[in-house]
Amino acid sequence: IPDSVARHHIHPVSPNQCCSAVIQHINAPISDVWSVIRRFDNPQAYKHFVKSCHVINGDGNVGTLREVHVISGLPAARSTERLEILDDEQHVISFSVVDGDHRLANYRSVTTLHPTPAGDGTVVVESYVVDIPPGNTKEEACVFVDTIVKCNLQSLAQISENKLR
Ligand code: A8S
Repeated sequence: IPDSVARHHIHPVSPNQCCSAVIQHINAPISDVWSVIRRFDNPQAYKHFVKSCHVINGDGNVGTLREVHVISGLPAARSTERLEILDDEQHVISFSVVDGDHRLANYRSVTTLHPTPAGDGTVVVESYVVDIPPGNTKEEACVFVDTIVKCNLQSLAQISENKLR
């Protein structure tokens, strides 16, 4: 694996945690994809499970806290999240979950963008670590989170590919 991927996607994982990654190819340049995902205050732009989001404090830089409300039908209503990395040069964004009424304790994800060899597309890599919720197996936890992340990245692809240039 390339250094740029290893650097951000190899995580320390405790025995009570699970870790996985989702990869999505997008037929749009990095700059278009980045302009969507770098907006920590606006996850609802591509995360369809998000009903609303407001910034509790911070200016969109590292340390900014947001409170996300998700649509009904999920096993949760809200999540408080902290921006951990925002690197406009390397195209890296990371957040951690610090509070909420959900079952994803100590969730942390890192998302990186990489140009395709031809240079006209983007490969998105999103990895995460999370505590395995009590009563669930590692596999169940990973399937649940993978499903959400896959939905988010497919939606990100659609929105980025439809941007007018
Ligand atoms: C993200 C990733 C995840 C979000 C999860 C995994 C969540 O927003 C949803 C359902 C839950 O049960 C947990 O990048 C939580 O947002 C959709 C509320 C945190």
